[in-house]
Amino acid sequence: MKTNKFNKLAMVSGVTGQDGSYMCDLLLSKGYDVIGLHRRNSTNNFQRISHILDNTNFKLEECDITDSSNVNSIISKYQPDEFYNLAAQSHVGTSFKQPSLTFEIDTIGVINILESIKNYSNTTKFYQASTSEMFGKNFKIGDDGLPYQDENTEFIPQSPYGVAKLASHRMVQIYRGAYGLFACSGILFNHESPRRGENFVTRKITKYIGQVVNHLTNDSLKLGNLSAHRDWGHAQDYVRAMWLMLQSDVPDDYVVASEDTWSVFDFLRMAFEYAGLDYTKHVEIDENLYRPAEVEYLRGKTTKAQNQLDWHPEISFEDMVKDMVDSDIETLSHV
Ligand code: NAP
Ligand code: G4F
Repeated sequence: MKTNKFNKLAMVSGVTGQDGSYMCDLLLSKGYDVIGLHRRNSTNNFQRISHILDNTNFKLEECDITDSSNVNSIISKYQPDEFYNLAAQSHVGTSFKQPSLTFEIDTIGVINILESIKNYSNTTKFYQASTSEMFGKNFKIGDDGLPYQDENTEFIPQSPYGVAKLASHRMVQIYRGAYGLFACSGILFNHESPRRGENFVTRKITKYIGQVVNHLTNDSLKLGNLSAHRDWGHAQDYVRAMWLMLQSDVPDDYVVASEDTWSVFDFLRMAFEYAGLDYTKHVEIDENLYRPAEVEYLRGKTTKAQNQLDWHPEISFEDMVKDMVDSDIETLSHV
């Protein structure tokens, strides 16, 4: 590709997902040529990237990251300046039901990309999507007396997804130290948006609100554990942090978070109140949606990202909730 010799070429895996789609938007707005990697599906799932499919600086390539020969041929062909690995089996609940598949994609897939960059394109800068799920049940207590996690908090994962992501996180550190690759991991806390997958709790709630407001359902909303706390930010702020990591002089790992925390119940109440609905008339607790093990409390500290990357989130929790509720009400009004 390289339509212009001054353009940088970026490769984004997981392009059909929430973060992959926002990452492409950001890179294209900065003048990059972008190659989006997607795996073959029986039907196309390009809804999140439909607005960029005709962009001449954007190109799709088929690549399943669990197939090393597929990864090798793509990376050796394009030798991108930057590679953002946003592909994963990203659902924690699903990882308890599909632990082997989760490990195959979230660990072996990452090793495939790292090996390929080492062997065929060793100046490519690499970003890995690590996660606050790796902290599991661990936290530290801050000067304010509140629990938090940062880059120096020990990882004690509580799910097959957390374990798989921790293994790949360590692999990135190995390839950086042993082979000198410019490889960074963002330890990202939960981030949401109108493009969030519909089986994550925030979007499940806002989509249901959109259905109720547009008179599309009489069913109740079934949810699991409402007491877990999450540090929720907006995905658009978080892809900017990923990009900043690869622009830095030295590769490193960074926590990216909002530094605040809310319970699932807080999100539920705020979203329903904003839509003018009474959640008590709609919500039912379903024990089957509880996980075999739970991460109860997440709140990230971002001093390192603020000081070294000059990264600061711009979209508040309240605005993120409104953005998601408004979007689902609007979209479902056309159904
Ligand atoms: P997402 O919406 O679930 O997107 C995941 C993407 O990975 C999809 O495009 C999916 O393709 C693709 N994928 C899955 N298996 C693949 C394979 N074998 N080969 C190639 N592509 C494959 O996830 P997200 O929220 O954008 O998250 C992006 C990354 O950040 C993930 O690694 C996730 O684990 C991590 N992360 C997310 C958060 C968060 O709060 N969102 C926080 C921390 C870390 P299909 O469309 O074909 O399924
Ligand atoms: O929305 P969730 O599924 O997100 P979770 O498990 O925190 O994982 C997300 O964030 C991680 C970063 O910390 C990412 F690495 C990961 O890829 C993903 O993006 O669940 C949030 C909380 C959990 O405590 C869950 O038990 O909501 C609780 N919950 C309650 N009812 C529910 C439901 N979660 C889902 N998905 N569906 C429910 O009905």
